[in-house]
Amino acid sequence: MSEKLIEMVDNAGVVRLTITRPKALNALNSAVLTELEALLTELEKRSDLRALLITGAGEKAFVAGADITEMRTKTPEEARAFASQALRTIKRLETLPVPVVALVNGFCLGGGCELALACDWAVASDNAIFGQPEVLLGVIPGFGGTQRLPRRVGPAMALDLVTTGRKIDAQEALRIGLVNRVMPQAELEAYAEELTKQLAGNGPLAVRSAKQAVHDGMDQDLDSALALETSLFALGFAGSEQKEGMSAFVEKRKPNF
Ligand code: DAK
Repeated sequence: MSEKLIEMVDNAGVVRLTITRPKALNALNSAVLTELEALLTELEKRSDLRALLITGAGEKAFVAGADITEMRTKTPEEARAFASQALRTIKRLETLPVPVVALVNGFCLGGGCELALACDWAVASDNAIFGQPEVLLGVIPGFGGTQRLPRRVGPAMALDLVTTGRKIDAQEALRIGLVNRVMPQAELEAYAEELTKQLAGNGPLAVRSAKQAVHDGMDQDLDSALALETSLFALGFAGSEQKEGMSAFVEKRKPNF
């Protein structure tokens, strides 16, 4: 049996996925993408899922990009199939109904940056390096970078990054809104675990609805998006979660979701 490339740890619905190809700086090849898609397909069916954290093994890289060695000899048809597989997988991550946190511990380049862009949260070590260096290899981002990056950081900065291929440090990534937090590398792990736990401890239906409202609303005109928010807000009053949350406030205790 071939060795697993993604390690999964499941702690009562708080799931951690670690891409484990540290010798290749966790570069995304077809085998990693196939495994990741299979795991996400299973996870998206789980009603007990509360939060997902995704990271790369080792202290040097989150993911240093798509696997250049594997891509080098691809024909245009094979390149299209590879990009489709990656786009499908990354979309699954983006649309997972629970918050997804990228723990970025080092290089986050090309396909790695595109993977992080599909996450709801990105927390980075202070030595993390970001970039879309594809033009330096004679290609353009193929895993959604030309589309998700401008939506995250605006078209001017996205054009800067995808046309120069320049790398930016964690502080610049924070300043342009590519990541949510930057931490000293020694503190990153504990911070990300705590954040994920905190997200998992909030009202699960409310968290899922909040994510859905933001994601789905972004693709709609404002009035339609506000109507979506109203529907999801009202839906929150249908179950026990809202009653527990508000009763706990009134009774001055912690809610038990
Ligand atoms: N792919 C494969 N192997 C990689 C890799 C990658 N992206 N990045 C690093 N490695 C491997 C190195 O080859 C090396 O392997 P060995 O030589 O030890 O066997 C090992 O990881 C350690 O890397 P280095 O020795 O280079 O380590 P350094 O500290 O010196 O440098 C670095 C770290 C991250 C600056 C450097 O490794 C680097 O520049 N890596 C490449 C980063 C990059 O260019 N990433 C973007 C990849 S392209 C598509 C269109 C485009 C794309 C995909 C599809 N379609 C339309 C289908 C492109 C997507 C990309 O992501």
